[in-house]
Amino acid sequence: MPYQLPALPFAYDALEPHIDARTVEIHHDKHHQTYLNNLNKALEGTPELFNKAPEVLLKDLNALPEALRKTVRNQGGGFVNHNFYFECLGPKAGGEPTGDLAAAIQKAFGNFAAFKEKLTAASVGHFGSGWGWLSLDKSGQLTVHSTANQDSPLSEGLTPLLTCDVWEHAYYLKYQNLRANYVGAWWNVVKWDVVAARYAAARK
Ligand code: MN3
Repeated sequence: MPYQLPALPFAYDALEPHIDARTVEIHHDKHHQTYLNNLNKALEGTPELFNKAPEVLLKDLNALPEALRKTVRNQGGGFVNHNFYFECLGPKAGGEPTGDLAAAIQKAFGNFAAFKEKLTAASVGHFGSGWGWLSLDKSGQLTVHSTANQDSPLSEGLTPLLTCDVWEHAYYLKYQNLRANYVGAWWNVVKWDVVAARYAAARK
């Protein structure tokens, strides 16, 4: 069975006014769908790969037939990154995390404001298309970083917890060239309960 597009976990207009409905609709139904279609098409000749989660393929690109590596990196990365992005956003969100994740952020970055500043800088300052991330590194420490194009932290041995899509298609209709305004608004739709659950799962 080819991979399937998960339904958007909220209405197109649920992130208004921070992220507009038209952007969400095109982002999910066109861009995200296209990464999935391209990935499914690329794997048509090796259907046994569909038995593995796409995240598993990204974790070990070198295990794939050489002819598939670039496509899985780009299209599979696009599919997995967008699933991850939409899952951690929602209405009535934003604010700050609580519990273990809050304590870990405080320990790693000093306080939430310093963390927010760091992830904002990584996202706004990323040159070209890509993603800003909060991830766990191989030693289990929180780290803020960015990836280019559709590269996944999974391919670098990191465990992603939260991401901000900084491709222009994520913000151009509402914010035009003002990526910093989009990233500033994006914080208002982060679902910290989802991020905290990912953090807890990664530490088991
Ligand atoms: Mn995108």
